[in-house]
Amino acid sequence: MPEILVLNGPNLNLLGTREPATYGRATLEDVRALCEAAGERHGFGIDFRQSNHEGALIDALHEARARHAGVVLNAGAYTHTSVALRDAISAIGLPVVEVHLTNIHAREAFRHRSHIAPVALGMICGFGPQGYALAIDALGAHLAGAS
Ligand code: CA2
Repeated sequence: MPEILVLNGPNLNLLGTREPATYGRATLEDVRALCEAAGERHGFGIDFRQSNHEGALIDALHEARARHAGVVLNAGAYTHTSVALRDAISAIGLPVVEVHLTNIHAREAFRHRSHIAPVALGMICGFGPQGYALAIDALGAHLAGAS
């Protein structure tokens, strides 16, 4: 079964435990369950991961090149800072859908710029955990069209 890597960046392990007004009450395990259900609908296995470390996220993207059909990426705050993550996405040549729980364009100005967006297939933001399922739907449609 083809697999999708769902990769989560810094602080997303805290989901559901802090700042519920901004990030809601769902935990990262809840998000994993949504992704697995969406993956099942499209016939994809889900490899769901989180790291607080930029290098570990880059390593996971490099590994994905050989193992995964596509990537759903919430790079957290590295979205706004990391040229290295952007370069890794360009290098692996896999379709990557960028996801954010919040509408980054409705928040502070420093969150408006994404280094990921120009090299992503597309971006979904502002729909909370459901955005991950939408991203898997989008990857499913893209990969079905590509084969
Ligand atoms: O909206 C998103 O998904 C973000 O990627 C979340 C990042 C933020 O830096 C981006 O600008 C937008 C922050 C993730 C931190 O998650 C927390 C969850 C609960 C409590 C504290 C932080």
